[in-house]
Amino acid sequence: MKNILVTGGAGFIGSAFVRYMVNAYPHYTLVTFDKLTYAGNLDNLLPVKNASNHHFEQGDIADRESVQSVLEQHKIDTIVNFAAESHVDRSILEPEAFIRTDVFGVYTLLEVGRQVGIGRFVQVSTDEVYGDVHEGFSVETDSFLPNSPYAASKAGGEMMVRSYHVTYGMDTVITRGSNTYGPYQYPEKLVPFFITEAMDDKPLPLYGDGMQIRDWLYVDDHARGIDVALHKGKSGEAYNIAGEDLRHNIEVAKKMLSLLGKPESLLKHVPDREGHDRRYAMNADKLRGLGWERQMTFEEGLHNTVSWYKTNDWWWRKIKTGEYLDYYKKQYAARLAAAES
Ligand code: NAD
Ligand code: TDX
Repeated sequence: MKNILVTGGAGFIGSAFVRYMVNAYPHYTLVTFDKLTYAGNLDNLLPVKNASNHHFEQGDIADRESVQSVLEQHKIDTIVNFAAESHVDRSILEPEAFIRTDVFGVYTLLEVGRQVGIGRFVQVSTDEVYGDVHEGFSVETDSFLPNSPYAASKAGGEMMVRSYHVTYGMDTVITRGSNTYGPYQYPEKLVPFFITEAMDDKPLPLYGDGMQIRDWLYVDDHARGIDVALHKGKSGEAYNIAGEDLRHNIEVAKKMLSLLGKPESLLKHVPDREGHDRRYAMNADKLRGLGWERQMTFEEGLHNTVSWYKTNDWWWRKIKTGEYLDYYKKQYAARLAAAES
């Protein structure tokens, strides 16, 4: 392993992985390959701007020619695929892009990778493939019951990866991460959305009763988990990366408000997300068996995250324009109006 292609490396978790790997493995070359959709942001890679072992190439994982060209030009031997449409609410409004990138894009990477003869292929997937877990903790052999178009598209991507391992003997590893939070997360997801809206004293739209449960994982713990799976994971296997710290949404929201010194009256219960999964929970024993441990507690991680958004409004204020405002209108205007009436 020498030349690693990080697809989707300008997004939230991909850029954390790149920032970590560039320093942890100075003898590797990291190439970020990213389409720069609304969620891709070169500011996320500013900390590695001067790193001699990192390069950036703009491109689409569903475009065969661009994928082939970047693999050949940089003599890539390993792919870590973060590239995806990643937001559940957007998949409910407009599912097509999810199928194109999260299924067809994964197929394209696998197929071109196979033809060029790359080594390991790591697919970054999600706990959402297991669906709504009413009780207990998902293990890697559990069946898939995805409920949103996003979750279904990620499950489809995983199925392609599995088939390339079984059929062509490709060296593949899958990781399934839980709800990730931390610096540089696009402010459409619960944590950065609520922090940045609350900073401006705007209403925080909590879906339904706010009693849904998520398992929270700090972004750097997620990035290290992918590193462990990349280096030590067994070919053909999948590994859960879980914070194993379950919280109700309403508790997370109230903690953020308290850290910001803002009143709970900003919280507004709005009509629920369609098909909303009530609970995610995974068991991380398998990855722990390879030496991974979560390092960040939720309290410490949330504190760091709130501080980061408070001191880095240069990063998110310019995002909250144009496309972001169009999406906000489609997603929240009617919900907030319903909450008021
Ligand atoms: P993100 O939306 O912040 O970033 C996605 C990145 O992929 C962006 O930089 C975007 O420009 C790029 N991209 C999108 N379509 C592309 C295409 N066709 N070709 C090339 N690049 C493309 O997402 P994230 O939160 O960083 O998630 C990264 C990965 O981790 C995703 O695969 C997601 O499914 C998975 N995941 C996310 C979480 C989470 O809580 N955020 C949890 C588990 C798994
Ligand atoms: O405005 C909101 N109000 C609200 O109540 C938003 C944006 C979210 N929520 C709720 C929905 C969820 O129960 O908060 C919870 C977390 O929502 P998201 O941040 O949208 O995450 P989720 O839907 O759980 O999916 C995330 O975790 C798994 C990521 O977005 C996925 O990429 C990942 O695969």
